[in-house]
Amino acid sequence: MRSLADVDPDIANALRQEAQRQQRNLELIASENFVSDAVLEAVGSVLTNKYAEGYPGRRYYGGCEVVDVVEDLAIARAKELFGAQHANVQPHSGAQANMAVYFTVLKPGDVVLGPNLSHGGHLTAGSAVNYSGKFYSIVAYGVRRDTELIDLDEVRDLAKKHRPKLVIAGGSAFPRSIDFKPFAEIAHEVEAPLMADIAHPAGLVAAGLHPSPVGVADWVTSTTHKTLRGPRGGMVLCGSEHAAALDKTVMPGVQGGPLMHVIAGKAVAFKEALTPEWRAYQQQILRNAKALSAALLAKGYRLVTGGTDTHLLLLDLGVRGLTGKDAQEALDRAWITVNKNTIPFETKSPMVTSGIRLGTPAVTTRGMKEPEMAQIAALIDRVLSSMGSESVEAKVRGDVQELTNRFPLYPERT
Ligand code: DSN
Repeated sequence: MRSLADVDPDIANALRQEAQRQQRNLELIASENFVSDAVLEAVGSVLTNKYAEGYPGRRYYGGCEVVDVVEDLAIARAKELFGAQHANVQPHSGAQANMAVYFTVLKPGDVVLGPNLSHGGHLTAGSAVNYSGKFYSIVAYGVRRDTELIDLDEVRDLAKKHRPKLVIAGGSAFPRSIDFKPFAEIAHEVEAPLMADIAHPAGLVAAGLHPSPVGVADWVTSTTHKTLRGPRGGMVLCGSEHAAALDKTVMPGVQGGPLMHVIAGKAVAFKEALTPEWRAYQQQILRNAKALSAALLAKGYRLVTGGTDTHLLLLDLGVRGLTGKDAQEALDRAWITVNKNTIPFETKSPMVTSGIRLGTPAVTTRGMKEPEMAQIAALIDRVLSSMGSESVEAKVRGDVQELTNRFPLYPERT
């Protein structure tokens, strides 16, 4: 068998360079993580060769007896992990998990009440440039200007006024945990189902460190690659009464053949997440986020909502006269990877923004703890306090490399 390096040295070289970048840089993008070698092995496996449209025991193709075992394990573990009655592990992404619920519950033109993207929501919860905003009539709720927390009074008023056919809770840049119970009460008051999107806190939910929407919301969607630390992908959880309708929407409704190699990776990640070590890991993610938050506050940074009780932090850099775009680029040059992010009541475009979003899952996976979070805050501060200084960026690059060298990542791939 010819190796990748023999067949395609360009791609082999790119893979090595990316492994080196991941090893060298401080990864602070809140939605990224590093999977285990076991998950990588499952995803890079012969299961990529198999067509398996349908579900275990009822496929449209022959030869599915082995992938049936894999998908059954993934489903059983997802159900056990989250205490759900039904799990569909086939969605290729979080966006497709959300689409599966919308297409199950809604008709084109229906009213949906969801979180405002620039207040911490998500593209697929009704952004005008996304399918959700094009197919449905979206009413957005936001956060309060004074507390920067979701305004449940506004959610209730909007629900009563617009009578949505679906209410969505969850997003991609809320630094605080979300209690799904009041959302469910509001949704059910207007006879709408509630969909909870837990793509970001799924790992914390699985570890019992964030309120769980299972049994509270009618539908739960998630990605599998953020705090959950599995392969890139999505899933949907729901009660048994919705199982048949959901499965039909996922396939043949919005997808064809499932990615069986990715479903194998999901099964492995769910098994890892069922261990006591997993809970300790998730606790450390939270401790690290609190430590990073405290260190940045001590240096005078303004955090949206004043802090965090999840894995993510949102820094308002507008008050320091900086844009998120410039900050992201300067930190990138210093080998610290973050993403620019809108903040509530944003005045700049999503390509510029006033904020940056930070998260601790990936650095926690590498074994970093509170002392390293204080170091990271100091490194960020050095770059942002001397914007554009090549000498500061060069010195920080050296310090980042010294720090990341102490926490090796995928050594056999670099
Ligand atoms: N793009 C993801 C994130 O970064 O949060 C959400 O889908």
